[in-house]
Amino acid sequence: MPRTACLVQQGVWETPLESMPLAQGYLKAAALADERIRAEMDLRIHNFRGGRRLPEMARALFRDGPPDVLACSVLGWNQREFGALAETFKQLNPNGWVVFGGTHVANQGERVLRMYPEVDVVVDGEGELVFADVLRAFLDGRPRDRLGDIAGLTYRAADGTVVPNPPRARIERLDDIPSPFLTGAIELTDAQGRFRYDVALMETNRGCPYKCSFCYWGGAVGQKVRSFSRERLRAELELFARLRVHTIVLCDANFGMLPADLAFVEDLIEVRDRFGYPRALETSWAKNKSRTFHEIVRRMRRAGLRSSFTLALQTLDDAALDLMHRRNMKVNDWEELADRLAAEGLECYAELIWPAPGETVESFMDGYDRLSRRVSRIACYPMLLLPNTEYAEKKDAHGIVSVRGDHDDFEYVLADNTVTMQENERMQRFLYWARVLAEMCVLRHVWVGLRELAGLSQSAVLRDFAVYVEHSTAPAAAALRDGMRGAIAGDVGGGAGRFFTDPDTRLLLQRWWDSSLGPRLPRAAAPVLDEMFRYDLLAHPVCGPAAEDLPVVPGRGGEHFLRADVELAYDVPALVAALRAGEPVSLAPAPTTVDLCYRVGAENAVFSTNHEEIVHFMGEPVPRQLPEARERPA
Ligand code: B12
Ligand code: SF4
Repeated sequence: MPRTACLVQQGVWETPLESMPLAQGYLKAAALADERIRAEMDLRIHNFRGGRRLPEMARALFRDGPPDVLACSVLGWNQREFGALAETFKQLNPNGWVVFGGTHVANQGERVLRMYPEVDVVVDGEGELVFADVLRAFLDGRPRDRLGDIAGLTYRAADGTVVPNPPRARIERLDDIPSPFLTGAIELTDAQGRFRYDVALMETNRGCPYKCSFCYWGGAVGQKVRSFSRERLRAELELFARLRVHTIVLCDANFGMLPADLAFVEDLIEVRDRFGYPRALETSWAKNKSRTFHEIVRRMRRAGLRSSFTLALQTLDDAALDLMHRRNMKVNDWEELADRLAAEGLECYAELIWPAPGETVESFMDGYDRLSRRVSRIACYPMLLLPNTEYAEKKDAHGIVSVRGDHDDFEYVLADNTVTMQENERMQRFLYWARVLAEMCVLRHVWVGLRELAGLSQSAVLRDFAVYVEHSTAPAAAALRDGMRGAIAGDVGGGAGRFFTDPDTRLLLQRWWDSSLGPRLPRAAAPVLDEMFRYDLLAHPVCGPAAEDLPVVPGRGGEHFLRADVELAYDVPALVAALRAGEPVSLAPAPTTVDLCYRVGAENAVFSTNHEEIVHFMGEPVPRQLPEARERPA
């Protein structure tokens, strides 16, 4: 009988499609490269969606008998679940081994082994080589308290003391790790032969040369970047193309920094041209935008390859930037970059973190409105103290008071030297609406109109909505308030999903517009702004009953619903473009007809908290003469 190991991963959100178990795929592929492990062990990946309940996971893992090794890929959002599963596992198999790894537990062996007596080993960095060593030790019949010779892990000795072994050097040649896709270590298709994940996760390299105070990206910040070979990446891309994968998401820290990144994009475009897929590339773009970055952007635009370009600013305040060690990053010259991307016709979004040490309410709001003059989609992430980061290590110096999440092991910042708890509490309400309405694109085009034609800043509009919902007696408002309550950042995905799918919540939005914001609009501009607002609602992703009325047509990026012959009293797309470019506009009626296309499959995305995903499903105008589409309804 082969010995068994369950390799467990759990995604963040309860989404219709699973998220890819990439880390476990690497571990499995690397372990199976060892002849002995391959011959003597059965390694199975168990991949759970976020929101899966513990009894359900316990049954799935242990129903047919417990494995010999339980190996969990731990992130802040699943540590508690895995701690509980380890407890169940040891009831069934007291001699089994529990191995934890992943960025949330790396170098945290002391705390993790104290919190979870059932955990035997915590792996500290890249797991491929260490995990194979652990499995070999297990097969050798070694006691689990005698692992002192395996670099890169922390274990519990026979007397219960926690022993951290020396760190293991990072893997020099990444190609030495077998590809989890090409070797079949990760199951890629479902029972119907379709690609089974929301997106394909890939790494082209590992490591980040910077060391921002809040980040532990890939466990390799302040480190040399090591790359996978172009040949291997190309073979992986071709495999995904054959499986008709729409979106590739790269785990890279600074994509666009290396010449190899341009080669990757060239290969991606070539593969797309040959197979029709993939259609979009999402990544964390290089903070310092080099010529390579701009060349990549140009190529992608010409090829019609979609991406969300990020202004990963985190804060616009100099004091906060200093404390983050990001003051000298070129990303801070973001205005020029935003203009360049706009000139290329590419949408970009910005990221802020609240509250960063050094930031105040005033500096944050000022930064938010400055940013919103160039980009309306501003992602506002809560400041989390992640293990192994400078902020976590210097918590006291920054006066940080934090609270652990209700359902996760992240530390959420409640106050610090520059923000009181009361101020933070008030800000949470603003942030919730900023995230739901602007980040998740419930409103998208009207922001520029409100600012330029009505003199209303994005933050002022958001505050107006917050007050309206707070006082509304409508059941839809009560449901929204419920979603916002308590948790920092609230249920952003749930909130946005309501606007996209629930008629009563959409009606509430319309009523707010008519009764609360309407009276604040200048008379001359009000009709134009009304039409921009209507256009934003029309552009919401299509799913549910609305989908039944619309023809499905082929289009860029896969199948689309076509909403043809939409009559507008003004040429909203042209007005928005002119306003964004700072050009004068006429407020005279200009009846226009547009066709809007929406990517099919939005039901997988409308409740997601990921704005990069939702934006692919928003309605976009298509050239009216073209659509071969229009002649070919399904
Ligand atoms: C893709 C991704 C996401 C995706 C999906 C993740 C998923 N699978 O569900 C999405 C977009 C949903 C996401 C969301 C978030 N993410 Co994220 N994300 C990533 C990203 C870019 C890639 C993850 C990945 O697959 N990496 C590749 C694998 C191979 O690397 P790895 O996981 O580190 O695994 C290696 C080792 O750690 C080790 N290892 C891992 N598991 C195991 C298990 C065993 C047994 C062993 C031996 C070894 C081992 O071996 C592996 C191979 O060498 C990482 C950054 C990064 N590059 O890692 C951030 C990262 C995981 N995200 C992070 C964060 C903070 C978030 C958010 C909280 C952001 C936010 N503020 O909203 C949200 C989650 C929201 C929530 N409510 O909790 C942090 C996690 C920190 C932590 N301590 O948990 C990371 C590390 C980035 C960072 N800033 O440092 N994320
Ligand atoms: S925030 Fe980006 S640049 Fe800074 S350390 Fe993390 S990955 Fe590197």
